[in-house]
Amino acid sequence: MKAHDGMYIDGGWRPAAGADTIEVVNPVDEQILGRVPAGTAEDVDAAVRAARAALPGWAATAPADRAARLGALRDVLSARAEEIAETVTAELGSPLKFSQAVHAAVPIAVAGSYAELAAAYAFEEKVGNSTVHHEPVGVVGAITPWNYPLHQIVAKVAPALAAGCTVVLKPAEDTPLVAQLFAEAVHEAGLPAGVFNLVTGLGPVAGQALAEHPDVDLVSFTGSTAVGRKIAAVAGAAIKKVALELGGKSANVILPSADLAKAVNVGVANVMSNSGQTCSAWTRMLVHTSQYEEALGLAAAAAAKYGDRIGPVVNAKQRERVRSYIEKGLAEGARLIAGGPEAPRERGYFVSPTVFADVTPDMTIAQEEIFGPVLSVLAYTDEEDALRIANGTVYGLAGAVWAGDEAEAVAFARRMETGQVDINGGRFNPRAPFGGYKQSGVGRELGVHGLAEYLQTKSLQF
Ligand code: TXE
Repeated sequence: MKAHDGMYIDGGWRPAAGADTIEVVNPVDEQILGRVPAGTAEDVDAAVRAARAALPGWAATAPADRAARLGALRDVLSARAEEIAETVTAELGSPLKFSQAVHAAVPIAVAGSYAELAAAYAFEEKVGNSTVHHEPVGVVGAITPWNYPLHQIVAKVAPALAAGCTVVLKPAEDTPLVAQLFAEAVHEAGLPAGVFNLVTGLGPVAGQALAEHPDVDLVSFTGSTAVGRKIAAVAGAAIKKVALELGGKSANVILPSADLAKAVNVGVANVMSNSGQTCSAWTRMLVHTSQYEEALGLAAAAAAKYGDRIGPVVNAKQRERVRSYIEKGLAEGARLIAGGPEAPRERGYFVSPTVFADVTPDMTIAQEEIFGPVLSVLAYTDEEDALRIANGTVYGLAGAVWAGDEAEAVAFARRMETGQVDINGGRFNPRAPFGGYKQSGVGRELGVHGLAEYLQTKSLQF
């Protein structure tokens, strides 16, 4: 696995200001894959300066030209899809097939959708006696997590570039290699120097320096609610724009008319995929009391099938965090029907696919984001009860509703306090807006709504 020992700033790989490095570890076997530089405020400053210098030129580029560059970026990513999948598998530990189908394929689709949007978007429109101009916000600081490492990068960088912004990226310390590969792809795609810059490093050092930098106009962050709150405070004090994509505790609501077996099987698969490290995962399954026992049988059988097929979680700290949540579930009286707190393997950061029954809405495991392969199954008495439980957390990122009749599911989904709902399973749409209600975040990613985050409007009156 190739690791650069510098930062990608102003169109080339530059030596880091300091000598510290970060070890990149394979979560499957705990072997060291390589080292990347741990950036400092000095590196961040150099990157922001490069982004600032490149801004006027890039902002003035015709949208069709920005679209062409994004198309070239999509093509390079596409040509290197196998390398992307292998890199994510190495540093995140996800099974290669999943890395190919999701970690590589999704960001390629998202980059493609922004190549199209950059060409099609009305950056200038007429409103009565005015013209409204949609202009780039400026220099963007992007801070991303490790769970879908390339998707999180592309979901910020592609719309920012489409809008005419320039970017400094600080990727997660656990998965910097695919971020370096992305910088190579940007270079290969021929984007002008300084339009995209990469600083690897630790969150409280490089991440914080980027969020606090006075010459960054917008901070786009995906990660924990705790860090999101800090970034919102910094941005609030400086009156700079902020986009936050934070945690979730999404409900999978199975109405009595639904195909129960399908809803439970897809629901379990949703939580186990990526080893539960998905902010939008349906971690609470809500089942009518009359179907509860049957659903538990189906869920336990579905979870048992996963066994070794899911990968590990990303690092030892996350494994410990997930284990302590499982212990807490037991301590608060929930009943294990699959998995448990014991590590299934000695080596690697593995967690058993775990399912809890007899979970009540007030339990910690029904309220807090666990970020591991852990499902809580809750019983509801009627639709109003289901709605109260579904809406009864501080989060509101995603969710699902299953019913025999699509209209019935839609009517329920309309009452959910959440940003995205899958109806009878749903299918990923790279153009549909994604983002949170309540403490799940501020702003939207993907599609035209994701592009709008990176634009500000100016109106000229005639
Ligand atoms: O997140 P952090 P962690 C949730 C999930 C998980 C928990 C902890 O529940 O168990 O967060 O994960 C950077 N200033 N999600 O510790 O710390 C950091 O370097 C600026 C949900 O990995 O929030 C990384 O690039 N930046 C989630 C990014 O923030 C800072 C995805 C995310 O790391 C910083 C990941 C600081 N002070 C975790 N401190 C989702 N919404 O998808 C850290 N960072």
